[in-house]
Amino acid sequence: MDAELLSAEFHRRFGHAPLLVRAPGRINLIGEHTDYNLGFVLPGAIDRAIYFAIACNHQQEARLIAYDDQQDTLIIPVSSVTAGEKQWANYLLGVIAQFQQRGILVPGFDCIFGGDIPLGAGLSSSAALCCGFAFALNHLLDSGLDELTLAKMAQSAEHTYAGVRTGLMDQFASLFGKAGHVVRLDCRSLDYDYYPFDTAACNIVLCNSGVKHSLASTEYNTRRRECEQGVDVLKRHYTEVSSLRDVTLAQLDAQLEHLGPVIYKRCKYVVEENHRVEAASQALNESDLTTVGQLMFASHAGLRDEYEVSCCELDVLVEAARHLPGVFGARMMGGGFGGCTINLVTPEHVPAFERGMKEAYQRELGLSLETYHTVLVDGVSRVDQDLIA
Ligand code: GAF
Repeated sequence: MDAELLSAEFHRRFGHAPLLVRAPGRINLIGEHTDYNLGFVLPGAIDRAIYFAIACNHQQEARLIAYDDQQDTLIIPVSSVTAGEKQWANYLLGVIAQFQQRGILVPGFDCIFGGDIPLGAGLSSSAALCCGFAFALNHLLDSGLDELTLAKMAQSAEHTYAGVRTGLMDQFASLFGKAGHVVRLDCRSLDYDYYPFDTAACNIVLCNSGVKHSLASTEYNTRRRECEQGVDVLKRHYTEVSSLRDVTLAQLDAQLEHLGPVIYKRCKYVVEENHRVEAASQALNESDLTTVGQLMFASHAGLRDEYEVSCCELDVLVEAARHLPGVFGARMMGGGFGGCTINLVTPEHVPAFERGMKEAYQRELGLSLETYHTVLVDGVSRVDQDLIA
């Protein structure tokens, strides 16, 4: 599915040209579960995307069409947008509600969307869906909202209409991605810097565990709550603490008794992961991929043992990668409990790496493995009709 196909389908159904938008998924080099703790992340936008074809229809209804295998449609009056049973539509309805809450009148429109971000693979198809749609509506309605506002609106849509209290990393990566770069975002100040990452010199290979644990959203919200509980305890002892980003390991150790063992290890993981992002950013500046890779392995160990958001399949994939030649680093990526691992591999070793990983996954768990090469691209953009005509 790409913009050309969607444009043709839109023409066929509605007889005129749509506005076309591309919204990429994301990888995250390092910095997991740090965003909602107001720490640091290091994601990038990837060459897998959701495309939107959209135009006003001069009626009072929104016609939303998911142009995938199911070809599901929802027609709803724009004046009474409420979450319903179609999960995919709820993300879009959440975005419409965000525009309406800002007093922006949303007229009737037709929208077809589809793409090639594998669902449930931890590549943030949901953020791409919300960000791309918010960007498309912003252009269609000429609302003049900036990208950061769109990212926050997409995040709120996910909170209120999908019930997952995500941080801002995924939306930021989808909207602010830059070709050939990862972006280091300070999730408190929202300052950001780009770091060059040449995917021709070091390939990013994603290994899709194929696991989509239903635990993911409930456990995600639980982890977020556990971190908040930790901050509440620490605040009572250290006035300078307003998030885990302000906490030192010595302070954590001193409060172990008040925190209790579970909250302590959640907080310890977050404090250490923030340090790892800082160290990885510096290593990237020095083109030191060996250090970046070691930090990725350490990140995985923390996510597995302290934050407890990994699963057997992801652990098997990371261990298998560790023993293959040409691998700098590997770790689970995203919220956890399934999805993809991210692997940094020297280009000449990639074919053997993919073979080795597939064999190991089959041998250890009897499962088949999909792998994807990915490159870093620009964030959400319009697709020029002339370029595809
Ligand atoms: C998911 C969330 F959407 C992000 O905000 C982030 O917290 C991530 O999990 C974990 O780092 O992708």
